[in-house]
Amino acid sequence: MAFKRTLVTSALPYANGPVHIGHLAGVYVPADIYVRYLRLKKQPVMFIGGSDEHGVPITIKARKEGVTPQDIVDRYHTLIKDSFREFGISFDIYSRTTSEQHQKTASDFFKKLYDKNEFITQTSEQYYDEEARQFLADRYIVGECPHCHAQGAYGDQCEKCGTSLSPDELINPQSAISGGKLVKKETKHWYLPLDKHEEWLRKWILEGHKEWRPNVYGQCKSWLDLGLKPRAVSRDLDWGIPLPIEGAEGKVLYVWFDAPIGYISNTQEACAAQPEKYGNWETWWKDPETRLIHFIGKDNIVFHCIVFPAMLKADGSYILPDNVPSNEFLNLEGDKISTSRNWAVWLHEYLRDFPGKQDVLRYVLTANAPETKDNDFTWSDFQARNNNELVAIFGNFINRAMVLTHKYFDSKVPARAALSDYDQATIQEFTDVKARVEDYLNNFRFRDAQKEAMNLARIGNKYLADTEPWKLAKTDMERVGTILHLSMQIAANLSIAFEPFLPFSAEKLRKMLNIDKAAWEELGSIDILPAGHSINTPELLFEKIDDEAIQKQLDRLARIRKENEMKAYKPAAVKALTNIEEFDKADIRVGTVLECQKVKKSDKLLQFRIDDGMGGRTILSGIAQSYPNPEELVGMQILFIANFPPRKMMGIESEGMILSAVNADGKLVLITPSKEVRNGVSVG
Ligand code: B3M
Ligand code: ZN
Repeated sequence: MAFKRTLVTSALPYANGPVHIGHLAGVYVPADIYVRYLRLKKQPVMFIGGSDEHGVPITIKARKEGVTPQDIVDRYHTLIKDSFREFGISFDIYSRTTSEQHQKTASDFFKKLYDKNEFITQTSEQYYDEEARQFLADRYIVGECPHCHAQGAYGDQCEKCGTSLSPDELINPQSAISGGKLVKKETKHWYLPLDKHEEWLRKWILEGHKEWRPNVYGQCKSWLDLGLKPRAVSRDLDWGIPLPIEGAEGKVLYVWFDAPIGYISNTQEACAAQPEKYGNWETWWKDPETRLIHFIGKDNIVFHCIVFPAMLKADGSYILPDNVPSNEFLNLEGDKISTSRNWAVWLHEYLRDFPGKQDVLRYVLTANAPETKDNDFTWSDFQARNNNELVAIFGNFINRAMVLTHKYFDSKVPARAALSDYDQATIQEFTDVKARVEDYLNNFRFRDAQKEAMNLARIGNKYLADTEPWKLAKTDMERVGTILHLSMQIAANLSIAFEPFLPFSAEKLRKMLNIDKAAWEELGSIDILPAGHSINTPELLFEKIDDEAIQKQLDRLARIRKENEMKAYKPAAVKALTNIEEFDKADIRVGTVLECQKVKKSDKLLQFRIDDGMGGRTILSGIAQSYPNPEELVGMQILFIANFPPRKMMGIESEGMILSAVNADGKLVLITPSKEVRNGVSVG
């Protein structure tokens, strides 16, 4: 079907923390590339963003800080909005789900479905905190993990061992709010009966949208194959949008019910603010000639491909998404990005450390986008892509072309004479780039599209290197003019090709070339800059990033890794002693290492000869992995248990046991007295 306009939405980030590179790479940069491309093609498009300001985590954070949920979302909404603006994410609107418009739209949406009998109700037993007088969401319930027996496991997950839990599985569940005991109490909720929608969803997705990305299609298929169940759309909570019906006091819309409606309310808000620009909101949401595209991360797939479409269908007047390009996750230096562990590159911190380098991050995140699988962001790759690609290829070409034009033609685009075969071949090459970039962009393949755009700069570099105009300057200025004329056209082409990907650099380049934003259709043309057109003085488009700046980032991450290890360590339960004699039974003494070597044919054992003050003894200890150079231990004082019965290992008799402790990196560390002690002295 031919579409008249495209409505692009990007997931609404929770306003309970700043945004990081994972958000940018997964959702916002690809969405922004796409809408910039459509705008360049002069296609009607609207780009919707906003903050998701409801949900339990926001209330938990507020409680922890002793402020209101509204304070939390006000703080982060502003921070997030600023970060996006600074990275050039070109939303037509960035609003929020605490807006009046949204409260009304979400409330009305629920009411219409309610009136149409699209919900069912179910009563179930849930945990209730009698002290705080409220039902508790799973996250509010803590107790002992039934698997690893860690204390403080949550009702939905144990963070120690990572197992998903339900509150019923916790041993000794307690309220995280009041610390008090919990009772089970009946509560009634409204459910969207997804089972009733299963049939059309199967047809619509599994037969009608085989072109969706394999990760998206695959996830939908496995959900559908498992069979859909009714999903609660209400919660017992005092933060959210109240259910607009009788008999539902103290209940609010589940955050995943109201959040996607935020796309609709934000569209309404934009249309109301600028009706001449955007027209009627219903055209964007209800006209079958509108194409709806949701950009999201992979943990949001089920909500955008199954739940929200079911809501829209239940209403009956809306269009459904045409595609849901979802990315996998971006890791950071090999580990999963985590807000709670501060394992992230925060956008506002990046801007502080690399001011003006928004495009470098955009470039690297797209070059490495987790489009088909999880990918890793590393600072060394960041540096390499900046120095070897942006600086050495793109920046270098622009600089050479401009400096030569400046030098030989007084900053005016020279005229072109007859074209050589080689010129023609080069032109053909860069005209082909256009078709390829388009094809990739139309199919949401942003990494490949950007690679193609970069090829244009490669073509330019090769053209200059092969034709060597600086050598011809003495003999054939007409030919030099032709070469630089074409080079400047390539430069102008680059300003178009990179506009979706690197908007700041494209703008800088346009300023240097002294041109306005050109339409996408001009890409591939060799007539963008007329002969005689004045260009401005060249500046560097990109600059090298040195090792020191990268090391600073690596040091920061190393510091955070260490802090996290310290925080994550929970000492084992203390074993009870009933009397002092029990302790006295272990005869711990001080000794000095006289000799130490690896035991042959064993990769674990070290053989110690110890001065024990009693004539010396041999002890074997399984710490070879932790001390690769055992000879370094000679002369060190250690603690050992002196009264173990001797036992033979690998044919050697060991008389005792040397004391050690496990370090954060899993290595064993020998215990040594803080001052010298006579050998053979008992510890107690
Ligand atoms: N806030 C979840 C997330 O940020 C959620 C997305 C809502 S999109 C309607 O991952
Ligand atoms: Zn556990």
